[in-house]
Amino acid sequence: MPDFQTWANAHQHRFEDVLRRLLPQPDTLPQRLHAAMRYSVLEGGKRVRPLLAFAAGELVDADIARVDIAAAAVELIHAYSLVHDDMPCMDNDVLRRGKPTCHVEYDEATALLVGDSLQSLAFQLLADQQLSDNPVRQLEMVKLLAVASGSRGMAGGQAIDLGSVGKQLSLPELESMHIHKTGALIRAAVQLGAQCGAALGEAQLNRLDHFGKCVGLAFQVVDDVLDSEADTATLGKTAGKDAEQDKPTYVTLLGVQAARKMAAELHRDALDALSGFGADARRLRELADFIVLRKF
Ligand code: GRG
Repeated sequence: MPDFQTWANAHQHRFEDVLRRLLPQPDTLPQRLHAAMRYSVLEGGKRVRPLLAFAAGELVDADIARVDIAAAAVELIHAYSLVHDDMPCMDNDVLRRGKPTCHVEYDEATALLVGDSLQSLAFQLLADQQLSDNPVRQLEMVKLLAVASGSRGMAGGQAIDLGSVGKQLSLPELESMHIHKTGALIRAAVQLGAQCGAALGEAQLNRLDHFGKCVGLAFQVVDDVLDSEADTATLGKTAGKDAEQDKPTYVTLLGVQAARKMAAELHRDALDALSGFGADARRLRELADFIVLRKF
């Protein structure tokens, strides 16, 4: 059994080829838009969400070709959110994944269309390819990603975020914002990976979903800590932006020590949620460790 790093590297490497194949080719018209889509998705990022889908897929012995599609759909939504978030009308950033943001490298209109097109492609993939032997279950998967990405999920969380600049949020308000903005898609990645394989019972699905909820929130708490402590070169994106933009974060609300403690508690809750699953959940446990202990 390979160690976690070997497992993750192998999946990241293989998944890069999957994305290269699924994205429109750069010589297909309109070439500039397709080049910008590939620029925004390929060769970048930790691929945490796809890895969560692969790990959940392993838990239910899913066909990897099916999980690839589900993981790609989630990663395309994630990439679209980053492209739009970096635009001047939102976070206005110039650096992402160690390179100029999409609107800087191309232009604002192209960045807008890149996000739109990546989102459409994500749903096209989920509808185009067989992901489950049960078509009703597959339709549920499409709905799951739609809800996680939309106004009751990631986009809604982003709206709350944009409205919270310069404001004092309570801890429950901050938590709700991040459960939507960051957590919804991470949670969806776990669920979609699991939906590609043998059906789990309701109790098991709920435990898996609780795992996704805990790691999704832990991811954001750690992100807040890293934004306040790590440097731009390590993160591949502009560090210290939260403080600069006067955004409420776990660090501004709780301080670094308490934020780290909160991440540790969420880590423990996430692992507890998997306690009934045995050895097949090994990669999910390791991903929870990675999400909380990461340095970038
Ligand atoms: C524009 C609809 C819309 C939503 C934007 C995800 C998001 C919502 C904004 C990105 C900005 C941000 C800091 C979000 C918090 C979530 C987060 C830490 C995203 C970065 O995810 P990583 O670290 O990125 O997984 P990589 O580059 O590794 O894929």
